[in-house]
Amino acid sequence: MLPVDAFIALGSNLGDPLSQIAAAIEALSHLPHTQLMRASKRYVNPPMGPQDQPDYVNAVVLLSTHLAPLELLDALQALEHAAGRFATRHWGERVLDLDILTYGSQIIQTERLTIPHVGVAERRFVLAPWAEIAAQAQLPDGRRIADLLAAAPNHPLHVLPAVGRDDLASNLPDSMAMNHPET
Ligand code: ROI
Repeated sequence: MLPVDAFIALGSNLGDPLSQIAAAIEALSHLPHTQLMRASKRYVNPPMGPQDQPDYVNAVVLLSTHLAPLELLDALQALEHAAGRFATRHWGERVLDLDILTYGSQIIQTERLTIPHVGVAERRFVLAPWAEIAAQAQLPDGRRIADLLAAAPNHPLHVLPAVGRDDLASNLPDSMAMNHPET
């Protein structure tokens, strides 16, 4: 069976978001039957939703995976729980949020999983890192991420370099190191 391209959104605004995002990206590089192909820079930005919470750090990665959608979801939720994710208020702060944006070109609507992820078209903090690592990416309905980004509501984004070897305890695939030769 061929692997499937899955784009994952990462978000954090509690604890030490920059290192949590770095640790999460490293953990994603170790998922079974999965390869981390690309990781975006990290985007520091104000919360969408209640404003009395810290700024977020957001990023997007591309996985190439043999995991089925629900297996991937289970793996992501295990990482969220390991990071200490706990339920706060609706649209409230979180230690680590990992969302499957797309899984190949599949549309999935079940109790546990909605793919593509809802609301992406309004979220510049998702679209910008996504377009950064995959200029040609599109939603199952054919809408291109770059076009959605061009049309998305304004939202300030402060871009930090991608996770580098300094942030990580162990080796990432070479594709990571070569992804952003300027950093
Ligand atoms: N706001 C920002 N900036 N980044 C997020 O990842 C994020 N995630 C959320 C809500 C609470 C909607 N706001 C966010 O779930």
